[in-house]
Amino acid sequence: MTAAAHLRIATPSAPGAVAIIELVGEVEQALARLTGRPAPRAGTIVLRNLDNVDEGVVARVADEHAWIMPHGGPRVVQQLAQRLAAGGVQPLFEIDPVAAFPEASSHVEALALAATARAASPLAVDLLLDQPHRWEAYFAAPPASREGLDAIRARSALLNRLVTPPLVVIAGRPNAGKSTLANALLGREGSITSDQAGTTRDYLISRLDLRGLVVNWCDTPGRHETDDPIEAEAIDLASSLVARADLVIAAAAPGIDWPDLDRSADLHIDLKADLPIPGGQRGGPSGDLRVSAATGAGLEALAGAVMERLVPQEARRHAGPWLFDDRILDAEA
Ligand SMILES: Nc1nc2c(ncn2[C@@H]2O[C@H](COP(=O)(O)OP(=O)(O)OP(=O)(O)O)[C@@H](O)[C@H]2O)c(=O)[nH]1
Ligand SMILES: [Mg+2]
Repeated sequence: MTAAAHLRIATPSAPGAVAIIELVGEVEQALARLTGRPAPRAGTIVLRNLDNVDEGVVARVADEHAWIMPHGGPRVVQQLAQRLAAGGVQPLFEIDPVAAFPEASSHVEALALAATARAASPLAVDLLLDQPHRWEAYFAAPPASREGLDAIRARSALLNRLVTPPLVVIAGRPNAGKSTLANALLGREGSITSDQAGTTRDYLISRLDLRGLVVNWCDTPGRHETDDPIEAEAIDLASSLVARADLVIAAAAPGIDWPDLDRSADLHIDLKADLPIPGGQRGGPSGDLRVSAATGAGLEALAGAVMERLVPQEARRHAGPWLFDDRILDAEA
């Protein structure tokens, strides 16, 4: 028997974002078949032609886990899912939550248990388990006194990041200290670092737990302009990632200025905060936060800032319901 790969169409965490196809299991062959090229190695991100349906970003999060992020909309996602299915990839989570969780006392509770099982972030659990009673109260209230569905959806798009890990992309010029920061957050060597500019050649992805919020952290090579076609592909990949990131972090360091980006960064950080600014001049880059991966100063504050931008406290503390699964609304229909 050959090991199987499974796919799931993940709810996009950003409002209006394109859906992601999540592949688990024996992803190597499935990716090779879809892209017509060897699968990227675990921990890396590449840009690929997707069976001539679209071009897209393929992130091999781990040996047995990949994300396919096409450029196109829902129809493209459906087409890709069909191609994958034709190649033997089976849909995941096809079991009805109500059948999977017979102990649940309501439809919403069954959905909450199913969401808890797939939620990436530990922080999601208590909040999900509180949803059955919140929705019960919501449905019991007269329609005119309920919170508007648009407001619920807007908050839920943020909270959904606790279930599907958001994509965080860090960009900065060569030698800014991006990979050293990723390693410090990861607590181990994931990326190679050195004082050689251009040390990171590949786009790397690792799953990081930042104070209970799990994110897919993308370490990018310092960008430089070039005519080299491989390098040009990398620049296209950088634009794709920045465009679809839930959070873009720009990094600078003493003597290393902010990068040029296609969109304005959500967070600016000054790395190597333990170093003096060259020439002793005052000023220089000044972002939202100063961080030293060498001493650990500012790492906690960085985790807090990432959390606050991706899943703000206002959304986490709000007493209203969370629409973590659209099928919740069927309960009323
Ligand atoms: N003093 C000090 N040095 C640091 C710190 N972070 C990184 N460095 C050093 O800065 C150099 C570059 O670090 P990297 O993490 O490789 O930089 P990068 O931004 O990933 O560089 P590229 O991959 O080339 O784009 C290395 O020699 C690191 O040891 C820091 O917080 N303090
Ligand atoms: Mg690097």
